[in-house]
Amino acid sequence: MRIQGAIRIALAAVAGLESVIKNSKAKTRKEFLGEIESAGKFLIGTRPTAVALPNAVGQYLKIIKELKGEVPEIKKIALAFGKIFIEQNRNAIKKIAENGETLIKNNDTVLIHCHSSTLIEILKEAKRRGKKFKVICTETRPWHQGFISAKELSDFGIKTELIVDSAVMQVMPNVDLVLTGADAITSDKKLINKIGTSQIALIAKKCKVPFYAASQKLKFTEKKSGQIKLEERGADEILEGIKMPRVKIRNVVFDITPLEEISGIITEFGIEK
Ligand code: RUB
Repeated sequence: MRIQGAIRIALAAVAGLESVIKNSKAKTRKEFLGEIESAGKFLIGTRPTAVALPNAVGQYLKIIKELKGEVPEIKKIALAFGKIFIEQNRNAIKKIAENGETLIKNNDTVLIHCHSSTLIEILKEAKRRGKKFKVICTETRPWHQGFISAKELSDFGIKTELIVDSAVMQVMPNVDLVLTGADAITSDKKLINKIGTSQIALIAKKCKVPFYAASQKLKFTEKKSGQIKLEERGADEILEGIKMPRVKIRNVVFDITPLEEISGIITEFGIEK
């Protein structure tokens, strides 16, 4: 949790691979590829839900494995590819910000959930373009990523409010747009994102408020939602020091929302249904 949000996790994994490449003392191509592969496997194992992580590591490993030549040349080209990957990612987020900000109108109230670096860029872009709007952040129990969002947005000069997660139904009638990030978009047309997303989607639908998730194509997967492990974290995040030895604490941190329940997905290529 020192690195939070799907894209930051994926970029950190690429940086991790770059560091393994730089520091490798391998003499042969085989030895080098073995090192990179086991580092990739380790990195993928660190977080089970966000598919940008295995997708980014998989794409990087594929490129490295196809490189011909001796270790020093492979290292040089592999590191250059790492830079290209990071640059492509930056461009994709910029495009998503441009596509997503078109959904925000002057005087809108936008409700967001959790902390998504992609989503923050959409809101900042709307602000840069002179739009006046208010953002309501859910606190996002148990880890309170909503605090991070609220701080970043208010520091940027965006009017920001913070509510507890259970206040969503109460405020929704006065909301114009709901935006969230995404940890995965699966082939059976499901959005996987921070726990609470599916409840918010249902409330938004009931109140006829449009709901969009922002997701780079890197988060799309051929896997079905049932094939993705939903991360469960430690009980202490919920209990915060209180002892309840006879209670089983379930800290499920992601949930699944069918795409038919939401209005669309904002990608770098446009807004998709
Ligand atoms: C963060 C979360 C975010 C997505 C998208 O969960 O669910 O909505 O990861 O973020 P956690 P981004 O804090 O548990 O990692 O747009 O930055 O990829």
